[in-house]
Amino acid sequence: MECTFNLEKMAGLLQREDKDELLKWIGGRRKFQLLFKISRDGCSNVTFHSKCDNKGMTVIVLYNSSDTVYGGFTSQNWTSAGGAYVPDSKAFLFQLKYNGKWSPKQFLIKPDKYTYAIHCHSSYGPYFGGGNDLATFNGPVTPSNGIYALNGGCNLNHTYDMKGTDFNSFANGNLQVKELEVYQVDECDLNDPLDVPWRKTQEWTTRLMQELKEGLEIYKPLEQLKIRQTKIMLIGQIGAGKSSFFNTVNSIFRGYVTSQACSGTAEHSLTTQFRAYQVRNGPSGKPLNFRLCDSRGLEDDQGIEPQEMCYILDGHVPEKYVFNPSVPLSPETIGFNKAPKLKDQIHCVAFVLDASTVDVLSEKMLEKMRKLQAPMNQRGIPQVVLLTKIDKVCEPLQHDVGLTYYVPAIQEHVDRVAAMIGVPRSHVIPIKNYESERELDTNVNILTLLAMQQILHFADDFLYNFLDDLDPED
Ligand SMILES: Nc1nc2c(ncn2[C@@H]2O[C@H](COP(=O)(O)OP(=O)(O)O)[C@@H](O)[C@H]2O)c(=O)[nH]1
Ligand SMILES: [Mg+2]
Repeated sequence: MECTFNLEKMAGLLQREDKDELLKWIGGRRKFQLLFKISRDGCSNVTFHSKCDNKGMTVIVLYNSSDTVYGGFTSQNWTSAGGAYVPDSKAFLFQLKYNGKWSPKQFLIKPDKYTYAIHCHSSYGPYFGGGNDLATFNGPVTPSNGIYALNGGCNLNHTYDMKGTDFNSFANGNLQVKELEVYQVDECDLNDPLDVPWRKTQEWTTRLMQELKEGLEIYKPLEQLKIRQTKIMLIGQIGAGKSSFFNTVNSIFRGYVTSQACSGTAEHSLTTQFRAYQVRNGPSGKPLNFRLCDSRGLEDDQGIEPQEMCYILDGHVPEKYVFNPSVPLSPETIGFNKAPKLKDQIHCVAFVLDASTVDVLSEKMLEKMRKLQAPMNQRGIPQVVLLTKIDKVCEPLQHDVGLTYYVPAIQEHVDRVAAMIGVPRSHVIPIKNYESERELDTNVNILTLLAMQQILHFADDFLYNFLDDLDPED
């Protein structure tokens, strides 16, 4: 499935960076909806009021033929009153572009003039300020050669503080515009996709997926270190989705949904095997140059002790070792690697956390995580959090994972987890694993591949430090 985040709502001329800038000024979590557009709807007071009255917050944007973009914002309703000023201390005028150049400026309402914020009149289009600071049009205006010579006026600096910007530097000294748009600025539901993603990525296409996949296929840890595979440790509670994450990565390279690592099986046993899974590249069957190590470690009462964690991180723990809480791992354990090399060590740790349990994570669990983080921090091992099951906390993601970076609900979870665990927000990566699907999905693949790309970058950063050890002394 291609990314279905459609551009329909973006039919207006406002660009993503324009919206970003406006949102910085307006504040809050909001989206823009185009209500009125003179080139589409005609430039008339009647249409303006029929489309824009009583819609709450709106932003009015004018585009002139010199490619200057400017306008006004009000948090109050437009109405068809018979000529009434509406107070609004949040209203402002703004400029986004001047003569085609990005030049964002906000002009706040003067505190003693806020009662003149906007002027609502059934015969008028949008009017701002008692000056009239920015009055667009009165009655209908017909275009000539695509230009609307608006019949309002611009008597700046009466109600809005222009900080020295005059009519010339605001709007090229005229009200001849190619376009005027009115956007409703809606409060977002947490599950409502935003217009602007909260984390930026390239556009999600099959091509991006292919590129990311190829990136992993040719990935190699730093050549000079002579390590064949980067080792990534997955650590998390039973049921967090560790096995499923491996299976998801594996499925992408197999070309179909597989479940090599047992997932979803109730692991009643208190013991868990230490596995360092290979991902094989479908057709050739060649292993990729990273391994995902799966083990338990975050149970409230059971799980890995900090000392055992040190052994794992340093590469002492043999493959398929079975952790047994009653017999802790020690140098006497059969298979204990007494002289591990860099290739045996863990190069990046991914805490795997079920997003739907974030609310109920116990303080005890967090304490446990912090204890395990200590040896990682001592060694400078990078840490990420894979926040799984995002489809369970946000309904729209069940249908389209392509919305992940657009839904505020996920951003909220990411922020919360980052604060709880003490990692930068960018280190918390939302994940949707394959669980009941039968078919691969482009967007699930992209989300997973982006995560792997980031993890391997971090692992490389870590490995880079060891280059110094190799450099001959001068
Ligand atoms: N809805 C949903 N279920 C998931 C996801 N990841 C894992 N699961 C399910 O969660 C359960 C536990 O997953 P598993 O990978 O075995 O967790 P592990 O104990 O950490 O290895 C299984 O039933 C999975 O199908 C996900 O992203 N979304
Ligand atoms: Mg498992």
